[in-house]
Amino acid sequence: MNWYSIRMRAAAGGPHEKGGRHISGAEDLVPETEIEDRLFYFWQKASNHEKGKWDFLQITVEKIDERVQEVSLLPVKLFYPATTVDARKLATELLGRNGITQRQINSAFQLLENPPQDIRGAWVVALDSNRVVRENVRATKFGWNQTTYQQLREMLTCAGLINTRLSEALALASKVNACPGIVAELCWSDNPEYTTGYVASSRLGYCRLPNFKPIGKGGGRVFWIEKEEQIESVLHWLREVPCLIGGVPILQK
Ligand code: PML
Ligand code: MG
Ligand code: MG
Repeated sequence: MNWYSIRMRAAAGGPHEKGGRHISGAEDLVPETEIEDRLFYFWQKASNHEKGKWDFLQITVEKIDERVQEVSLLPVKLFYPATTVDARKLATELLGRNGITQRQINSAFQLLENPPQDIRGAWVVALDSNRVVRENVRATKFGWNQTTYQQLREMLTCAGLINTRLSEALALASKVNACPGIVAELCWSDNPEYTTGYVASSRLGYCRLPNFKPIGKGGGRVFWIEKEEQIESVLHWLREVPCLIGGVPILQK
């Protein structure tokens, strides 16, 4: 079967690289029969966005020649912090289990707290040098094993959690944290109205944290890598290696 990577990005005030404000982005890896459907969904997603109206929209479709790998879906763990302070305390404790220090975590919170408006991807931070090695890094070329996706939808529906934001973020986190060299990820939404975020790693799973940021604020993602020298192989994994997210969904309340 042939696979196709589809990605979308939309901005207002021109393209992102010319200072446009990020509105929406999306990603999928699908067989040919699904392309039309996805194009329509991406068009709708970009055009009905709370962040406003785009004047730049780019949708790229690319046939995949490499072998598609299967990576395991991260287990979903639900937490219920009542306040932003509680959510950040929890996140700090969870990330600490992956050896990330309080200071490194606070620096990442600061990055997400004051994001530039044209940011559309993640900051990659190296834990050995404490430096931001790259910014605006986007993970691409991933999609769902359809059986896994159907099972996930059923599981989330039963838990009263049906939410495309969650499944899209979970697919991304599953690809990102399967990357050799990536230690963990931190995310809160760049959408001002959406205050839920997560921390994730292959050891922690996808730890979902409501109230991660105050309403009205932007956000983004941080990927921590072990060593700065791993950056090229990490970027290759994130951008080039096609992955389908598979396995049996797990929800821990
Ligand atoms: C985003 O805006 O795409 C990030 C959303 C992260 C949290 C998704 C969720 O679990 O609800
Ligand atoms: Mg990893
Ligand atoms: Mg977003």
